[in-house]
Amino acid sequence: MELCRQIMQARKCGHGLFALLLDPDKKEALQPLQYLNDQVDYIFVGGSTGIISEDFIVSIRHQTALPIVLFPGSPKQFTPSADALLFLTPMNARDAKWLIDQQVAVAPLVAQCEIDSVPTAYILIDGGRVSTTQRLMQAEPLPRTDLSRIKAYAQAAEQMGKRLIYLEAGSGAAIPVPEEVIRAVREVTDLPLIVGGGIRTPEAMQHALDAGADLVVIGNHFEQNPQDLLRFSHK
Ligand code: 1GP
Repeated sequence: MELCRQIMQARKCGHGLFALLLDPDKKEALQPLQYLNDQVDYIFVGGSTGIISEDFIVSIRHQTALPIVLFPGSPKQFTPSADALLFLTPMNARDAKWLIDQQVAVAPLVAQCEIDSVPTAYILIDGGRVSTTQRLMQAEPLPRTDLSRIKAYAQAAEQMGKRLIYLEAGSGAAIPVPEEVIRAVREVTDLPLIVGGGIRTPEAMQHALDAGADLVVIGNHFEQNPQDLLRFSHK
């Protein structure tokens, strides 16, 4: 699987992508899968804590043939049986643990398997409340209004060789990444762009796609309202 190529192909066709995020640490994590419809393009798996077991991946595969992309919160969430891995650099982190130690810990495992590992710049934007990720990393999110700084982060990501940018407002964010932020990032880079955090309605998803996101990730909302997945159709 080549995630970036697929995303760029979808962009060329004017097709916005949608990923359902499952948190293996939540007991109701798999519930939304029973409401899967053809609007979902990817299953993302990851969370701030916990592990991703082979069993968890197998349970997903029993219910869908959609590609599974790891969006890990730690090396414990790596499993070679997924199709792709967002190999994250949390750009707002300042602690070596998050910037290099965890990547070093998992690199030998990634090197041994065929997984599509995608160097990803993970950029936290202030989502109006302190997210678990922000708290764990003790990272300072970028202010939503500081477009020039956000653009500079995106440019740095590209110049550092990242192949994908993930703009994150934080799981359960009060305010999703604003459209002007998404537009600003798309002004300065053509890298595939993922946006997530605090998106709860089909309209909010569509606004993010219209502003230039290639792929929108939604998790929290469907943990609480799994059947609501049926309302999300953007095709
Ligand atoms: C979190 O971007 C994802 O890392 C999704 O956020 O859970 O708020 O949908 P939500």
